[in-house]
Amino acid sequence: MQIQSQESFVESQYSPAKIEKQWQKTWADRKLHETATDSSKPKFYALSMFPYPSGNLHMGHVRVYTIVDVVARHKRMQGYRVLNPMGWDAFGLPAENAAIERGIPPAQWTYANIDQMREQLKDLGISFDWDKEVTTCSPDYYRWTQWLFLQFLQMGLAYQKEALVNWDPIDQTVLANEQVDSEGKSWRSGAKVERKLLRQWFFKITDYAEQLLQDLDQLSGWPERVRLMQANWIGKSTGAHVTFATEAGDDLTVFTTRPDTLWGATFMVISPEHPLVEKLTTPAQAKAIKAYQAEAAGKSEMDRTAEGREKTGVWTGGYAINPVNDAKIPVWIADYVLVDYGTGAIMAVPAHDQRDFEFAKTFNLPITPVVQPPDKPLSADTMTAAYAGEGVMVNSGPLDGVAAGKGKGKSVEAAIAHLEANQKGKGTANYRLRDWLISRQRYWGCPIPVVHCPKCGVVPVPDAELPVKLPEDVEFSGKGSPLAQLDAWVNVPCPTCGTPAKRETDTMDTFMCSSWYFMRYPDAQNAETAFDPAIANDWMPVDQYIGGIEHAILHLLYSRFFTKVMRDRGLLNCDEPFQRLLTQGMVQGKTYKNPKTERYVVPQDIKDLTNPVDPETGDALEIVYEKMSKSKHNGTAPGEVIAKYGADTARMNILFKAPPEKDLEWDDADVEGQFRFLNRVWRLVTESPVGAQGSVPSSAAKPLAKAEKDLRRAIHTAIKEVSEDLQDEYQFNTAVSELMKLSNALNDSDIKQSRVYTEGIETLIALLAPFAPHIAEELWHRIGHADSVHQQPWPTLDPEALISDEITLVIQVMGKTRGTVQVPASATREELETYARNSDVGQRYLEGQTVKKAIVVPGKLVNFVLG
Ligand code: ANZ
Ligand code: ZN
Repeated sequence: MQIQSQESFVESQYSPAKIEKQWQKTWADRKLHETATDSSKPKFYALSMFPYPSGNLHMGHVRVYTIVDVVARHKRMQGYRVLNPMGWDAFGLPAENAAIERGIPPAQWTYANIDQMREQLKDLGISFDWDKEVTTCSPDYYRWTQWLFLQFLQMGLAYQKEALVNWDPIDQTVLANEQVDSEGKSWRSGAKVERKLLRQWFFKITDYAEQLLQDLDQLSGWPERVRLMQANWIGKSTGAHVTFATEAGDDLTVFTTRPDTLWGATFMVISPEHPLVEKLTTPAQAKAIKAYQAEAAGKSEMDRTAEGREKTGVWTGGYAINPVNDAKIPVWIADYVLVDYGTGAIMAVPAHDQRDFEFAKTFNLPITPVVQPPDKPLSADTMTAAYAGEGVMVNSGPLDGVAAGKGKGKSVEAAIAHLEANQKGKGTANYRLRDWLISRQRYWGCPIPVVHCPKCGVVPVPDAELPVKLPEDVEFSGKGSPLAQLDAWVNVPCPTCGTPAKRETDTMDTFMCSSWYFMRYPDAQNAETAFDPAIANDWMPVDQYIGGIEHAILHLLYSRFFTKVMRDRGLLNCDEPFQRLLTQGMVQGKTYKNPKTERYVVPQDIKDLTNPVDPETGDALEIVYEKMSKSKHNGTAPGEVIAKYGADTARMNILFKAPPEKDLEWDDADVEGQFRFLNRVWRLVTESPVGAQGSVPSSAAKPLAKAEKDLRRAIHTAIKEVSEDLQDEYQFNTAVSELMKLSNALNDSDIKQSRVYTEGIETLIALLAPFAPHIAEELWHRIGHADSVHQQPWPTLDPEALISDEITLVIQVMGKTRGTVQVPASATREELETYARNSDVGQRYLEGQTVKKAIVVPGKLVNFVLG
């Protein structure tokens, strides 16, 4: 595609404000970033995590979208057809809060923010294909989120149940476990989370726990740390289910990772919510049990399981029978046993489990060691902690003498064999992963497309009636969901039998919307279906995903789950959605902090920023980099940097300052440095005599002179290094250094009339193109090209150009290095010695000395031994 050079650009100064806007417009007009459909080219799906449309781009956004842009532009030049889409994760609470606080309807607020952020992204020159834009709050998108929900429902993967849920009393909504932090507080409102019993919608992600774990092995292109976080979240434990019998003859099954310690079980503990509590409780214990249950109900899971917390509990008055030795042991309730992990019941082995040990000590329950350590026998009376180490089984009937532990031939395996042979239990795996609670009692989310009919129960809204649209004229009181209060919307006839029925008023967790957006992008405008499987399969999996580490667990896990379900539904044929993952580091801003008062001082209030002093207290201030935030006065607005230096400089600084996965310390002084570099490139190109004469073929007809060979080596070294840096590890910072080196070599060159110099200038511009796309495009046109630099093939390396006919010879005298000299690579031993002697270094150090002998190491050094 031809792009005409634009007259108005002829200007001698580098002026980003002039060129950037015009090129952005030209690229858009010429649809330069449209996703190519030419299926003869290999595909490359570059994906960056889509943002929540808060209204303003921050430096973190600039970083992730600059990174994806470099990758996408580079891949296009390499000849791939690239999909580089963008969209908006647009449902969620902030829009509702804005509505409550400022009276703006959530939709209006959201779309205005989107328009603003889209412009900001365009200002950065990111090469997104805007035809693929998706907006999760738009009916043409959420229609398909609803349709997907119904697919899950049909597959038996969506269900409702009464559940003890995390209730956020400020936001008046249910939270997923994942949205409660380690202190039991809401991730959003910070409120102390309460427990409430409510009917909720769940997705059966637990059906896929094993696959989600196993398939992590396929993800060699992911950071090890993220794979580990996923594995830990899934939390597989292997062990056994063992069935005890209560006195009333009920089965009381426990999950244990140590079935081999069954003979050491001295009591049982069931969770206060366990269904057998009532039946087990004797009249004498009833009051105490009730009181304890009420107390436990108010506690969060974090509270209940915190390590080292004092153990509490109440005896039910009932007993159960140990299936391996018929011992009658008491059954207690205690809050450290969780209702929804394993079976909600445990056999307590205080000798070998620390929590059980603490419990036994608190309530004076017996302790029976069944693992004997190699050194010193255990005694219940003297133990101060549970013993979880190695040893030999004792007091354990058929297991006596077996080596304790997991693995072939060891006690756990033997115990499972014994249990299975006697039909008392079964080997099993248990997962920490719970089903995904997807319903929210909020307005600004995707409505769950079902109707509750008094006759038919849960009835899916027929496909033809999708989407179930969110009503627009709603009142926000800030309490609960306004949907539930809209009678006209809620009351509908049942789609099946016509009986007056009620719409579901819960909306979906926004993680639902983001679990499939990458399947929608390739076919974003499809009005007939969520995505055409043929098109999705053409592009999936994503080749490179880029986003924040904060999504290492949930978003990635849910997306992986969706992908597997779509595969099982026959809509997609990949197991995993994201082949490679890059988690970019944070952008930190410079703060001036008073170490005594811990106060962050506003930079404008500081007289001398090199020796900063607190204007109020006179204390010396510390300079530290921390996450950008208003309260720390250390934010830099991307718009300001762009206005002052241009998008290319902002991008270069982001790329140069740190490797992408590391945190980045943003300092305005560095920005100046990058701006100066681009100015140097500008002068270098605009002041050079280069016109488009075509590049030099690798084997140029005319032999090259030495200076030309040297320059060509510098050019091809840059091609090699930058290509390698962009290949796998994305070392953008060192790539930029290489560009600087090449620019210097060209600057220092005195063969500017040579064709090699032209090759150098063209190569520099092409290599710069993914990083600083506007200046590269402008300079490309200025040297006489009519087409876009972004449509040039990526420069190819000529390995021959790298071969040097010179080497650097080290000169030593008596083993001490004195200097070096450049010599022909072909020099013989004798010649090397002569070069060394006659060099400046040689003459200086050997003058007036007698050389006894010269030791020559070809290709490396000459060492003169003096007499
Ligand atoms: C007896 C035993 C003996 C246990 C021993 C451990 C060591 P992970 O590895 O986390 O899966 N457990 C089972 N269900 C529980 C629940 N709902 N709430 C709290 N604890 C529960 O831990 C599994 C172990 O945690 C199980 O193995 C059980 O204690 C306990 F020397 O059974 B064990
Ligand atoms: Zn009905």
